Amino acid sequence: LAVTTFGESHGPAIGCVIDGCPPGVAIAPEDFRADLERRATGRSRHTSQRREKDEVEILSGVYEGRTTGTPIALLVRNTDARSKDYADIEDSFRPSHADYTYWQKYGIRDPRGGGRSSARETTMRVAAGVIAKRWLAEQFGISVRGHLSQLGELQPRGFDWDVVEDNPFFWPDASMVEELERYMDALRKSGDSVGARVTVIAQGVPPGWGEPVYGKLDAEIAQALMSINAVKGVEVGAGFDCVHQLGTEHRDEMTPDGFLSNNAGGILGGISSGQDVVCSLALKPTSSLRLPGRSINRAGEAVEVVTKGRHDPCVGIRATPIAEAMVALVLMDHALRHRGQCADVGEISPRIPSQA
Ligand code: EPS
Repeated sequence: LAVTTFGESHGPAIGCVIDGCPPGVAIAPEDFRADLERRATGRSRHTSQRREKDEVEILSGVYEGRTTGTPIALLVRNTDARSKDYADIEDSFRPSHADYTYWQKYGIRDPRGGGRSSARETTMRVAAGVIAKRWLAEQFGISVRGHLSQLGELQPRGFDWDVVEDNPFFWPDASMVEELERYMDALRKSGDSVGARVTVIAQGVPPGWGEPVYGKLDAEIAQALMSINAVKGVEVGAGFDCVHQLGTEHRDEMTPDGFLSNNAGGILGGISSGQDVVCSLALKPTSSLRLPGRSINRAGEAVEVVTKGRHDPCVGIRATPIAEAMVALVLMDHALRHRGQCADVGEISPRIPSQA
């Protein structure tokens, strides 16, 4: 499965091409609405107030409501870009942004908003992920669900999957939503930003997906998550907690009734074990700040940068659907590769339940 996105946040449109999706998957423009809304800006006071329609046009690869097996092209036109906000930063590089590295690499960059590096690009990852989630659910009964697992220093005190969609943060603890709202209101007033942690859990992944060395499932999930804007860290299972764990704490013991823990995050040796695939990602505090920052301009002179425009005090609070999409796309890719790798010997015994 190959997915390419194109477009910049202040260009006429953004889009993606999905190549390798099997035929027969029912898909229509309105099927993208729910997940794009979950990712969208301007739906709560806690995010950038850019308000895009995010209407998906299906340009190819679907006939009479079903995928044909040929490349699927999706397009979303930009309807609310305010390019004038960025006229004064054309000549300088915003600290912690992609401005400097794009310039060093290409010697030219679209300074309007985030350009190609804008979080706007993730709209099309979410759209592609809608098809992957649907195919995984239909073919394997797999669910891919994420939640915000840390906001700055704040961590959930309780956990209830059912409340994740009831608040603008994808937070799994209803008792803390007002506290998060107060925190975000104060943060927004301060002009600063904060990082976050998102956790994604894929349930129902059969054992055997992934390859031993050059196609490890965890390595490819990590690459997919790291490729999301603002991501600076990815963990699978216990992740960096395994640094202080003892072997007797970390190992996931097995019984005929199932695994007794899941520190491996559902992947061993690069190959799925049949347990939940659990991964999490660290998103850096948003770099576009109206608080002055020291930087340089294209002449190499010291300048003070103030970023105007509409920005997120925390991009992490809208990242859950993006992370879900990336995990779903990698799982779909491995499912398709796995079909071609194995003699069709059906279920191999012993096969224990994913957890006791
Ligand atoms: C965003 C699009 C962006 C910002 C925001 C989120 O538009 P532009 O490229 O014009 O800045 O509104 O990007 C940020 C994360 C930010 O804080 O600047 C989007 O579609 O997610």
